[in-house]
Amino acid sequence: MAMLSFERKYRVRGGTLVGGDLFDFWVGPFYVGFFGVTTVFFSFIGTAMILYGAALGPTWNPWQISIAPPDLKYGLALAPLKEGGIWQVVTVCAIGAFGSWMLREIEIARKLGMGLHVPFAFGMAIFAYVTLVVIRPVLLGAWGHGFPYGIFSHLDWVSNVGYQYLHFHYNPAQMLAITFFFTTALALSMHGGLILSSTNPGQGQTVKTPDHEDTFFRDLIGYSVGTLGIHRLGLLLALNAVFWSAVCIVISGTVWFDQWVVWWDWWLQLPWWAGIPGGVNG
Ligand code: UQ2
Repeated sequence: MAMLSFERKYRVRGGTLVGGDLFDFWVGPFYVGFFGVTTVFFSFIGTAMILYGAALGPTWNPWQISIAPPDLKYGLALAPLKEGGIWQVVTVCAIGAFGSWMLREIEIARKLGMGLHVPFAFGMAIFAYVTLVVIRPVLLGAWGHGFPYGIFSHLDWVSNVGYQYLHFHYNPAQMLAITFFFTTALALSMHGGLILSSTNPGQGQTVKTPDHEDTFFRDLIGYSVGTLGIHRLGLLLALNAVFWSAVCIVISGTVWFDQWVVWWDWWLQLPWWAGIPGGVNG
């Protein structure tokens, strides 16, 4: 269906979550909706607060601007604006904007009668962010455990928190997360390569079919996950990468307090080799 006739058929009212017909219209190519308005609202206030924080100094160097969370002494209270309050307002605005964006995705999917896979996946990313700046700080008892909003400063935060648990890569949930990130890249590179190799052949050559795609992998490894299956697999891998990232940080300092390498002592203490004279524990 050509774009224009498709839009005439599907650009109709309905599917909104709140407000009925209010804001149920388009501006140019963009659907507005109630949550489009709230997205713009939160983004504007949040960005303005970041600019205000940057204007307080000490730098306009984009790499070094940083909006820091409150000092730990403020616990879970509201801090004065210039002592972390800006960070708190920015955090509220960020969650408001991300949540609004997800709800707008849901409304658009509902209008089109589509599944909610995209907003669900975006929700997983929001969950990871909220884990860092709300769930873990609340569990640890201070907003000061959130990460600062700055390019270098958030990298320093990741590095410092990592070293607080010595070898963070021994964190089993981080191991899972990284493995899922890498496998996501493997799956997408195979999928992108396969699709381009079959549907974007050289000039004068014919476009190949899904049978070609299946047969390539059956010839290669005796198995094809299938044209629908590769997308299920891709979504599963990517969601797990984000999910285990959130888990690996939320358990650090809340259920595990020591260096992460010490977690693996359970392996050394398995009864069939623990206590062997001359062994690691013997
Ligand atoms: C496939 C298939 C696709 C694909 C890809 C495969 C026709 C167009 C990439 C191959 C993928 C397999 C065998 C799964 C690999 C498993 C992991 C965990 C990475 O078979 O069907 O559809 O794009």
